[in-house]
Amino acid sequence: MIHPAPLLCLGVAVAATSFLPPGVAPSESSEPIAVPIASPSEVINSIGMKLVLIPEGQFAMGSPRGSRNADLDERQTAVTITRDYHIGAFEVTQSQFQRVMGRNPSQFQGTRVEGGGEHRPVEQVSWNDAVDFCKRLSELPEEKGAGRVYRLPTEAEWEYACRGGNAGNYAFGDRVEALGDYAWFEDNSDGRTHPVGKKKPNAWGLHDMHGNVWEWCADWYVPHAGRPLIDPTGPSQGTDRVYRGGGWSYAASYCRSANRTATNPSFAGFEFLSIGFRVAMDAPADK
Ligand SMILES: [Ca+2]
Ligand SMILES: [Ca+2]
Repeated sequence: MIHPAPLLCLGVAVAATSFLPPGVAPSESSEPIAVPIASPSEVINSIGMKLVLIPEGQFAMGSPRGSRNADLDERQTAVTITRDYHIGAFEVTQSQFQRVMGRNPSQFQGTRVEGGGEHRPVEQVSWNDAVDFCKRLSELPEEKGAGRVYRLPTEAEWEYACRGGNAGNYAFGDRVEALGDYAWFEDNSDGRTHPVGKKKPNAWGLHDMHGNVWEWCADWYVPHAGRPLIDPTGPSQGTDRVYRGGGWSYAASYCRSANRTATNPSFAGFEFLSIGFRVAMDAPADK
């Protein structure tokens, strides 16, 4: 018997005929039969975004004392994340932003880039724009019906997801020579963003956490305190919001897992600073 329950949270169904064993004729019935097509840890939402379930756990946020290239605000902090959460496997694309917001502020769009900007990450978005996108996406009838609530990842959730269990400078370790396999950055970007997901993912299946566009996080910025934290959400007020991961115009050290940057939440970047984002999501099935 096919149990339909896991499919409900996937939001996607396919005709069952493609799963029939050899020699079995497809049913004449046009009624679709629910067949799980993805691991339950993945969700494809109603606008085609793929979200990956990140398991609760502990990690060392920041950089060990004396690390090369580390900034003073990266003081290493033990962080416990007590709840599973979903995060976008990709940066939010221009077509997804257009669909939800009815506009596309990106610099690298249309005829300005070869092949158009549709699958490139949205950029020239402020923190306020990114939060507005999450709110509107959550209000789409299909998303609301599925109980999926979108938000920006906290800074700790972002770094935990970026590392994918790796304590090194990058999600793949310390060998900076390998960065070009995982990221669009100063050395290989040719002066522009690139369609999402063209580089290797990290161990948890997330693409472009390093490079392409910088990514907004939910938190106000403050230097790491160095004391252990549980589900940190940052200070309750501030002047600058955090953004992470480096971008196409930046050198390798800016793309490190622990590197931190922050700016005014109404700032939307400029010609050589592309800030975009990826969403986090709490689903009813999450712990
Ligand atoms: Ca990125
Ligand atoms: Ca920094």
